[in-house]
Formats: sequence, C-alpha cells, structure tokens
Amino acid sequence: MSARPDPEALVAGALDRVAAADGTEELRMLEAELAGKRSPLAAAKAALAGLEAGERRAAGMALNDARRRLEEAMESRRRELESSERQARLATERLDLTEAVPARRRGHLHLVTQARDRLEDTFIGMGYTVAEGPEAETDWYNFEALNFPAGHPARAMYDTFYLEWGPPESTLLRTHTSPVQVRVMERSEPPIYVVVPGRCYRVDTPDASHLPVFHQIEGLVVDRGITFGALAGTLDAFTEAYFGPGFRSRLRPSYFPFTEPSAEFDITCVFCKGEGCRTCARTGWLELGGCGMVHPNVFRAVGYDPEVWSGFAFGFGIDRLVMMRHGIDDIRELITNDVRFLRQF
Ligand code: FA5
Repeated sequence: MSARPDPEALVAGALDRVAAADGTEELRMLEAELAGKRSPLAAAKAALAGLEAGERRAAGMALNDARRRLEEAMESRRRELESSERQARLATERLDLTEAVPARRRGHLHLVTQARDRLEDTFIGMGYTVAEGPEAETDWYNFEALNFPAGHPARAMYDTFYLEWGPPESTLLRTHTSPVQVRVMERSEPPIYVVVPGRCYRVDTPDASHLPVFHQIEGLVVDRGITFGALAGTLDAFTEAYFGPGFRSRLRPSYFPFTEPSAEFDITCVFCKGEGCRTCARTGWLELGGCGMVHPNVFRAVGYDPEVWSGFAFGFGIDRLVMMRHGIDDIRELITNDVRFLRQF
C-alpha cells in the first residue's frame, strides 16, 4: 500500500513559483513542470490507485482541489503577464509622428473649416444649436418635402448628381443644406432654433465663383408668431456679430419653392464698406444667400400645423463668405491646396 499523497505540500511551493514567474514563456514551462504529465501532481494522481477505497475518495477530492487552485493561479498570472507584455510591445512599437515635424510647421485648420467654426460660434452665441445631416440624400428630403414636386421647374435651379442606388433619380448628393430642415423638424418639436453647416454638391463647372463641391450653412427657426421682421432682424444681428460694427444686411425679393415670401440677402460690401467698388458692381452690397418664411407645404410634409407654427429659414455659401472676408477673387484657390496660399490664413 502506498503512502497517501499530501496535496497541500505539492501546491504550496508551486503557487509561489507561479506568482514569481516573470514572463509568459517562463510560465508556460512552469505549467508543464507543475501540472503536466510528469508533474508531482500527476504522480500523486497515479498513486491514488494504491490507496484503500475509502481513503482514495477523500485523497482524490483533496488532489482535485489542489489542482484547481494551481490552475486558477496559473491562469490569472498568465493574464497579468500577457497584459503587461502587450503594453510593453505597444510602447516599443508606438510611432510618434508629431515629433518628426517641427512645431512651427504643424499646420492649421483650412480656411473653410475656420469659417464654419466661427459661424457656429456666432449662432450659438445667438441661442441656436448645431445639427448635421447626410450628404447622400433621397429625392424626398432634397426636393419633394421642400415643395419641389417631381417635374417642378425649380428643380432646374439645382443641377444634381444622382447616385446609382434604388429607383432612378431617387438618391442623390444633396444640392443644398435645406433637406436637414426637414430632418430636424421630423425628429423634434418646435420651438426650433438651429443652424446646419455642411458640404453640398452640384454639377457646376468650376469657375471663379463656383465649385461642384462647396459648403453652406442653413438656419431654421420655428416657433409661434415668427415674422418676416424677425428674419430681417436676425440676419442683421448675425451680419454685425460676424463681420463687425457697421456691417448691415438687406433683403431683395426672390423665389424658393420652400419659402414664401422668399428673398436674397446681401451684406455691406466688405471691400468698400458700402461706398461702391468694382467687386460689388458699385452697389455697396454683396449677395450672401437666400432666405424666407417656411412654406406651409413644408410644415405639412413634416406634420406641423401651419396655423399654429411659423418660421423662417436662410442658407448661404461658406466658401463665398470666406472669399468676401479675405478678399479672395477666385474660389478655386480654396481647393488647389497651394501651401503659399494656405499659409496666409
Ligand atoms: C439655396 O441653396 C437655398 N437652399 C438657400 C435657402 C435656404 C433659401 C433656406 C431659403 C431658405 P442657392 O442655390 O441660392 O440657395 O444657394 C445659396 C448659396 O450657396 C449661394 O448664394 C452661394 O453662396 C452658395 N452656392 C451655390 N452654388 C454654389 C457653387 N457651385 N459654388 C459655391 N457656392 C455656391
């Protein structure tokens, strides 16, 4: 008859060695030594066969318990070691690219992004929030819900890039930021005071004042008792807040299917401060964008009662605004990425 193995004695030293292992490779070798086929634990298990039946059961349970504790200790140490080895590897593989560039040439935000940020800040200061919407849009949001039914002649104002997605001409690259008006109204209840900056697309041949990809910022206000006077006052307040004291805005009648009445809005010419110069065709004013009172059909499309709610909207080109502010005479300068141009701003 064999002597009964002492599992406590077997694992006590083993647990210390596992805790002291200082690498996954060392731990792997320890695992084989302490719990593998030729380990003292395996020998003790084999020795159980020589015990008397009554004793064998108790000794077997004690041995299993010892093995379980050892395996748990090995597993937890393995996780610790793997984690610290991963950290060490990441630290050695880390590439700090910023160190390769001298601080004075680290670059800066593009002029259009700077303008977009400033515009957002100006409107946030006036109590507006900022929303965004998708650039790939459906015909419904870009046209239909904005009161341009299929075949409406005003669709010709927007030369549209259509996407090959779904039924013909059902999906497109948005031609303006106005579809986000509809999205905002669909997902929220009035009162709404929101601006929406974003990229727009039109099949426009690039020239000094047109790009096929450009930026607009849209404004939408919906509340009770909003008047055309509130629209005019808001645009005037914005013009002064953005361009500075002495800059004013004016409205001229225009047409958009989604606003009625509609207007173009002009601001004091930034070059001659209203005196009249070549850039403003001696009028003292520069055109910035379109605006108007939200059309009742747009309210109906989003389920708002036009008898209860009224509102105004406006939209203008950020790239054109940048040209005005910085006296840039060709909009294409903004996308040619000539560093001699970009570094000036
Ligand atoms: C619109 O896009 C209307 N959604 C604006 C609007 C919003 C009216 C809300 C009423 C209520 P329009 O097509 O005029 O309107 O474009 C507005 C501005 O976008 C223009 O004044 C111009 O600043 C800019 N823009 C238009 N096309 C281009 C282009 N190809 N390149 C650069 N800027 C452009």
